[in-house]
Amino acid sequence: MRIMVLGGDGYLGWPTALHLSARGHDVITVDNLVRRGYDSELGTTSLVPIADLEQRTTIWREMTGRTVRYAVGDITDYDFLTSTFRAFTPEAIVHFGQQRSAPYSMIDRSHAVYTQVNNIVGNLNVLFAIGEIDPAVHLVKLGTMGEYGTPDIDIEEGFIEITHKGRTDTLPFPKQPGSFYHLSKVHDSHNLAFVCRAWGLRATDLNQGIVYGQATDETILHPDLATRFDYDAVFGTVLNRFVVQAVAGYPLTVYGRGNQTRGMLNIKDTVRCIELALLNPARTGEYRVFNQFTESFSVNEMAEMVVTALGIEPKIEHLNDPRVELEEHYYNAAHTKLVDLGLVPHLLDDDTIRRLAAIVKAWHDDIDSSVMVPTIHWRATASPHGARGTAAPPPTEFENAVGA
Ligand code: NAD
Ligand code: USQ
Repeated sequence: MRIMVLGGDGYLGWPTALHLSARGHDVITVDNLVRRGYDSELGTTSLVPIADLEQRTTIWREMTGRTVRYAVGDITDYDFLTSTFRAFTPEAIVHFGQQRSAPYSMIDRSHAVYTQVNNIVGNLNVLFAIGEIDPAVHLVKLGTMGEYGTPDIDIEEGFIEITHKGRTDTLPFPKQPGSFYHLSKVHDSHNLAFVCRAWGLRATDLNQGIVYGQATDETILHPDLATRFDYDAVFGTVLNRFVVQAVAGYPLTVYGRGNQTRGMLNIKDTVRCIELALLNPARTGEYRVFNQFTESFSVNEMAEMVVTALGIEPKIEHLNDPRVELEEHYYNAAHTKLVDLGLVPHLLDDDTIRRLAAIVKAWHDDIDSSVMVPTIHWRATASPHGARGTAAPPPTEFENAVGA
C-alpha cells in the first residue's frame, strides 16, 4: 500500500512510518517540524536525542534496504498538501500531524487559537484533498479518548443507542473534552463524519488513549532511528513522566487526588493498531470509530506501579491539580474493535516499566528537573484589563520547595 504519514517526524508518526515500511508498504512522511520548534519555544528537549529526517531515513535505508520518503511542509498550506498528494498518489493517509498537548493549548489565547486553527484547518485540508483528488483514499485519523471526557456511564466505541420519548436511534457518543486541544479533536470528528456522509469518503477515527514507552521493534535497530521521549510538564505524558521522575529521584507528580482514570497503551500497540486499521479499511462512505487503548489505570495506580517495579522509596507528591478535571469518577470504556481485528496487547507490567527505566538511565545526566512541575493552569479569572489570567491555587509545600 502507498501510505502517507502526516506528522511522521513525531513521537508516534516516526515509529509508525518505520513499522509500515518494515512490512513492505511504500511510505512517505509529511511534517513541518513544528514539534521541534515547540521545544525551542518551551526550552525543553526530547530526553533521547533524535536525528533529523534526512539522517533517519538514510539510516533506515542502510539498515533495511527500504526507503521511507519525506516531505517537509505544513498541511495547513493546501497547495503544499495537494502537490505532495498528487506526486505520491497515496492509497491511505494516516493523520498524526497536529498540536497534541493539552497544556500547550491552555497556555493563553494565542496557543488555544493556534492549536485549533492548526488542527482543524489541517484536518479540513486533508478531507478536501481526498475529496478532490481521490475519494477512494482511506483516512486513518488520530483522535483521542479525551473526546468523551469522564461521563458517569460506560463509554462506547463512538456511538450509543439512545431511547428518548419512545424512539430509539444510534447516535454519536456525547463529547465532554477537557482542553482546547481535546476540543479540536471533537471538531475533527464531526468534520470526518460529515464528509463520509456527504461525499462518501471513508475514515477511521482512532480515539487513542495515553501512549507510554519509547521503543519499537524498528526504532531500536539504530540510535538514529530513535523516537522522541518527552517528560516535561507540557508534552510529557503521565507514565513516561513518572518513570523519568523515579529514575531522577524526583517525587512523582500526581495531580490532585490522583483518582483520574485513563485508557493507556504501549507505543508498540499504537503502531500495530494503525496497521490493523489500514489492513481492514472502512467501507466507502463509512465513518467508524475505534477506541485505541488496551487497559485503564488511575494516576495513583500508575505511580504505585512505577514505585513497585523500580523498587524505589515511595516518593509520591500530590500537587494541586493545574487542570479542571474530575479527580474521582466512574470509568469503563469499551475497546474491543481493534482486538477483534487481531490486536494482541502488550500490557503494562514491572518488566515494561523496568525496560523503559533502562532507556531513561542511559540519559540520566541529561534529565532537567526544572521542567517537572506544571506551570500552566486551566482555571481562568478576568484580569483588571479584561484579558485571561490564570488562577493558580496557592502553591503546595513541595512547589515552594522546588521554586515552582
Ligand atoms: P507529536 O507532537 O510528537 O507529533 C506530531 C507531529 O505532527 C510533529 O512532528 C509535528 O511537527 C507535526 N505537525 C503538527 N502540525 C503540523 C502541520 N500543520 N503540518 C505538518 N506537520 C505538523 O505528537 P504524537 O505524540 O506523535 O501524537 C501524534 C498524534 O496522535 C496526535 O494527533 C495526537 O493528538 C494523537 N495522540 C497522541 C497520544 C500520545 O499519548 N502521544 C495519545 C492519543 C492521541
Ligand atoms: N497527570 C498527573 N501528573 C502528571 C501528568 C499528568 O497526575 O505529571 C494527570 C493529568 O492530570 C491527567 C492524566 O494524568 O489526569 C493524563 O495527563 P497526560 O498529560 O498524561 O495526558 P493528556 O493531557 O490527557 O494528553 C495525552 C496526549 C494527548 C492525547 C491524550 C489521550 O498528550 O495527545 O490525546 O493523552 S487521552 O488522555 O485519552 O485524552
